[in-house]
Amino acid sequence: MSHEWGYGATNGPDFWADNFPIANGPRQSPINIVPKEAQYNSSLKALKLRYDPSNAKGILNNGHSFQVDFVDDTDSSTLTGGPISGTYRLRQFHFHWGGSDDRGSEHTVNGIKFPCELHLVHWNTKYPSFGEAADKPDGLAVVGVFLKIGAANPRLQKVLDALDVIKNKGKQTTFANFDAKTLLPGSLDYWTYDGSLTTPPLLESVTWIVLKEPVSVSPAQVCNLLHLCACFTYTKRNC
Ligand code: 1SD
Ligand code: ZN
Repeated sequence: MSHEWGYGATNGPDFWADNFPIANGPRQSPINIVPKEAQYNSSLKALKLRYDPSNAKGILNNGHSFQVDFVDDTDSSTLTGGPISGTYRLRQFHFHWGGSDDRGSEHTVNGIKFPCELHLVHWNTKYPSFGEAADKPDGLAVVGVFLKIGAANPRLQKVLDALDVIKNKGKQTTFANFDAKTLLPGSLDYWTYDGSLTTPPLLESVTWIVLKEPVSVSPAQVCNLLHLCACFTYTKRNC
């Protein structure tokens, strides 16, 4: 890979191993989830998400997606329970999406892709910072939520409305007072496995918690995402 990683024909996932050999590692994400093959584990607990809306800080276009960042210097927005031990703090959330309704999600279920996938990224407070946690086997826990085409999702609209001012890579603006819990579905039933970041540096540090129930997004809202930035290398979709 002679240039920066992306999703194009010459710098997409097939080329990431050139610069990030861990791409061929044993716990790489995303995966295809086959519900019939998933094992029920009675020792897994219910997920507990306790988010403080006042921790929302800003929204940034990172050139591959956009992310909403949270203040994470105290235990005021946390993930506990589920498959993890201890307390993980919410750091940011971001989305992955594609060029048409039949692709965009990173995880798949029975080989089926959803048009978008939300990732809420948390880090283990047994480490001093996100940066120190990010390469540890139990450093991060990411909650994944599938978005399926359906009714407009009013809880997403504040995020989508903010995209107008961060159209280009590196742009950011304040994004205050937002309860990330409102983006989650009614049921917090989940699949879990030990995996990795889905983008370079592909660190094998993520406990994945993928929610079974999707939330809805309208076709017009998916188009809002695509209008974000002409420099994203995702295939364009007809909006
Ligand atoms: O793709 C994101 C990446 O943008 C960054 O947020 C990273 C955490 O530092 O996480 C990956 S992902 O594995 O959550 N998709
Ligand atoms: Zn992600």
